Amino acid sequence: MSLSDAAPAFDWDIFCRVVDNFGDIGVCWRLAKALAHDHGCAVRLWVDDWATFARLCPAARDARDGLRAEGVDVRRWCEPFPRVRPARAVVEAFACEPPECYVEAMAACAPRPQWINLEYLSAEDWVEGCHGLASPHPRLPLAKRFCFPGFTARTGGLLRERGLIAARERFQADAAAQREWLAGLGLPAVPEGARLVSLFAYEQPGLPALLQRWAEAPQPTVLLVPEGRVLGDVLRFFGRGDGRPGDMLAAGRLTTVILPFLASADYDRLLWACDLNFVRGEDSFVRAQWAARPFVWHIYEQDEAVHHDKLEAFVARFVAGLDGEAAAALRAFWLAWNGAGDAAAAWPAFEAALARLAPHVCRWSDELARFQDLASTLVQFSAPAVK
Ligand code: TRH
Repeated sequence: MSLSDAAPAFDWDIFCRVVDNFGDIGVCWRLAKALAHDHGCAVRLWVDDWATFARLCPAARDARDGLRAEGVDVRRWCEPFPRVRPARAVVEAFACEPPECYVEAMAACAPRPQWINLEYLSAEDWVEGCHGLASPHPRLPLAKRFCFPGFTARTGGLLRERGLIAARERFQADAAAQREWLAGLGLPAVPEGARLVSLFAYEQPGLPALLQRWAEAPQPTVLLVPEGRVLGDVLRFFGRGDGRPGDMLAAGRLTTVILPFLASADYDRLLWACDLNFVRGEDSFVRAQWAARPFVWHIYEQDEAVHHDKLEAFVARFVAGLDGEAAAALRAFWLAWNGAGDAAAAWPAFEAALARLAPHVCRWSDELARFQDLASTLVQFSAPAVK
């Protein structure tokens, strides 16, 4: 009996190539867990960069080529690729192209697996027209369908695991739980009336000028910075050459605490606990929306500045229903944060709009939560092959 005749052991194979940073595997790992937990599927995740995966899944640090974690079989994607029976449905994340021998094996299966290319998130209008389209393989009897995550009912939706919104609401309604959790991070008591801010961003040359404003402001700011690329700009403001998790740096009314890179569940709690979150890329950007707190997006830079269109498309959708003044302040600050302006100069108007932004983000999050989530869309795409 050949491998292609055997019954598939897995409902899903997910292929992930880490281009850089954490977003590619962040999305794939979250999707794999959602398919396993929320849909009862047997999921195998192939990732080519084990070290990056291990930052998100610390249990992987001690495993070499594979492990079972949180209900998912995770395998190192290496070459030559092993001869395996393809799953009933296959997700190729961000056009990463599964190994040739695996694709050949897919074509030899009966029935053939559903093959889905999961695309990057964008709020642009064209996404609705491309979501769900199929493209035939040039040589083999296979077709690949495109799934676009998005912010409307005519896209694939966003990753939102079952119980997420309820867990966030419980945490945000429980001041004692938040205090206890923050204390567990090694944080001193947050001063009365302080604004709690989380910062996850790419390099930000304009950051020191913004931190200067916060240091001089009447309202205290507590800034929580998980280790990462923006840390150098934070340290520059404090005149420090290096910094490590646990360090606390103070200037005027600004207190900054350097955090370790947090486990996923803790990063969510950080977003839920803060009054304002600076996020980046794709996955943290989505998590900030589920946190339902005002946020600022540092978009991932792309060739030919195509990210500018993506940024404007999201802003246009997001500010709908917000008053004109707050919408303009948000847009100006977000553009400045993304290199088109002076963030420190744009801050006062944005700060003045925060009180109106807070209920707006809650409504936005509630509206998004009414759409089908991305894992459920994929399960639908894979029917009838997968439960
Ligand atoms: O890391 P990112 O910048 O990732 C990407 C990649 O660069 C990718 O190639 C690009 O295409 C994409 O952005 C748009 O940002 P992102 O997507 O927010 O991923 C970060 C992940 O790290 C996310 O899953 C949240 C997680 N995280 C933690 O788990 N703990 C932490 O402490 C922090 C700060 C983040």
